[in-house]
Amino acid sequence: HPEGQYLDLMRHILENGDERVDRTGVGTRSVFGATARFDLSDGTAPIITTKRVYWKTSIKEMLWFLKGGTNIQDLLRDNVRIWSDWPLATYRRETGEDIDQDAFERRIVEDDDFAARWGELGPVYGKQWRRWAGPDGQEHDQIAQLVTTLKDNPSSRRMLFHAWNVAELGEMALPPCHMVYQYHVTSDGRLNCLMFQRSVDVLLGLPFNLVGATALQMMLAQQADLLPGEFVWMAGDAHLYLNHLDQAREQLTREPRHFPKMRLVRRPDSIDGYRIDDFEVEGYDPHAAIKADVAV
Ligand code: DHF
Ligand code: TMP
Repeated sequence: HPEGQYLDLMRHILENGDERVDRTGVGTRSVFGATARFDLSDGTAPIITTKRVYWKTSIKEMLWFLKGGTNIQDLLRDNVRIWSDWPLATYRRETGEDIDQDAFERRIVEDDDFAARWGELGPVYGKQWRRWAGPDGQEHDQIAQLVTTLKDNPSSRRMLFHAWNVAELGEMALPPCHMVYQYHVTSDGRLNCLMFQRSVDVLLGLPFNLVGATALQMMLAQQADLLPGEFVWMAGDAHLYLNHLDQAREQLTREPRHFPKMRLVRRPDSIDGYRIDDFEVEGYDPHAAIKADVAV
C-alpha cells in the first residue's frame, strides 16, 4: 500500500530519530532526508487514511497560496484556522494582551484595519509564487510563467517555482517549508511533480502537504491539457515532535485503507479560477481523527 511509505517514515523516526531541541522548544526526533512517490495517474490521491485528514482545509490553503494571499483574514473567512497561531503569538507578544484565539480570529474577520496590522504573515508563499519582486521592482508571476511553459515548451527542464526568497526571509512569519516545486512532462502527456520540503512535521503537516501538492498538480495538469502522472516528495529534516509520539504510535497500530480518488468536476478558464467545490473526493473512508497540538 502506498500509505506504507508514510507509516514507514513515521516508524523510522520513532525508532531511529535523533532527539534534539528545536526552534519551538518542544523538541523533536528527527531524521535527515526522506522521500516518497505516489502514482496519481488513475485519479488516486494520497490522502492519509490511518487518521482523518481535513482535505478540504488543505485545498483551501492551496487555493489561498494560488490567489497570492498572505493575510489570514482570507483563510478565516473560509473557515480555515490552521495559520492563526503565528499571528496570534505575535499579537500576544507585542501587546501583552492575553486574547483567546476565538476572539482574535473574530476581530481579524470583522475589522479590516486590525487584520492589516495583525493578520499579515509577511511575504510568504502567495507573495513569492505570484509577485516575487525583482531587484528592479518588477514582479514575477512564477505560476503564470509555469502554466505558459507547460503548454508551450513541455520538454523544458526549467519548469519550477521557488518560495525561498533569501532577501525577504526576515520579513516572513515562518520561512517556507515546502520550498520548491518542479514539473516534468512525459512524452505521453503525463505531468509529474517533485516537491522539496526543507522541514516537515510528519504527524500534522505532512498529510496536509501531500493533499495540497496533489491538488495543485491536478489543476496544473488540467490547465495544460495533460494528465496527472507521478508525485515525488522529498524532505530535508523530517521530524516528530516529542508531544506527538503517542499519537504516532497509535496511528501505527492502524491498517491503511484504499486511497480515495480525487477529481476536478469543472475546468476553469485559468489557473486563477478554481474554487473548493471544483474538487470531488470519492471513497475516502479514514480511521478516526487524531488530535495533536501544533508547535508554534
Ligand atoms: N508548524 C508546525 N510545527 N507544524 C506544522 O505542521 C505547521 N504547519 C503549518 C504552519 N506551521 C506549522 C501550516 N499547515 C495544521 C495543519 C497544517 C498546517 C498547520 C496546522 C493543524 O493543526 N492540523 C490539525 C487540525 C486541522 C484542522 O483544525 O482543520 C490536524 O489535526 O490535522
Ligand atoms: P521551522 O521553520 O523551524 O522548520 O519550523 C516549521 C515547522 O512547521 C516544522 O515543524 C515543519 C512544519 N511545517 C510543515 O510540516 N508543513 C508546512 O506546510 C509548514 C508551513 C510547516
